[in-house]
Amino acid sequence: MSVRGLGPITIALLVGCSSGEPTVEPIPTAHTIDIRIANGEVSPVNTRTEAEVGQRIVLRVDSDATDELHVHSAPAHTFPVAATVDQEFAFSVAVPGRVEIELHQLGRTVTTLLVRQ
Ligand SMILES: [Cu+2]
Repeated sequence: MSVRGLGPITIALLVGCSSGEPTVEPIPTAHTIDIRIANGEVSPVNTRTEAEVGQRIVLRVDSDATDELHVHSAPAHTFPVAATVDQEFAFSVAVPGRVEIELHQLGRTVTTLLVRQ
């Protein structure tokens, strides 16, 4: 009687131990973009950055001048840049597509985000 009773339990344990790849999507980690503005020049310029919908994007800015960062997403974001180091501006993009990150006063495109679902 007791041996029969163990049958189903043993099968259940085997099934439980043979689970395959997890099907849960990984949570996208934050993507930090370092931006340096000095002597009227910005670095990087005109690069492409891959990102995912909902991913946290952090712009870390060192600057010697005031300016404005525009994130041309929908909705758009505008961040005031001060003449100082270690400024961080965070946002995420809700819609897949191309999103330009532009430095308004210098009139340069820092990078274009290629945002995927
Ligand atoms: Cu703009």
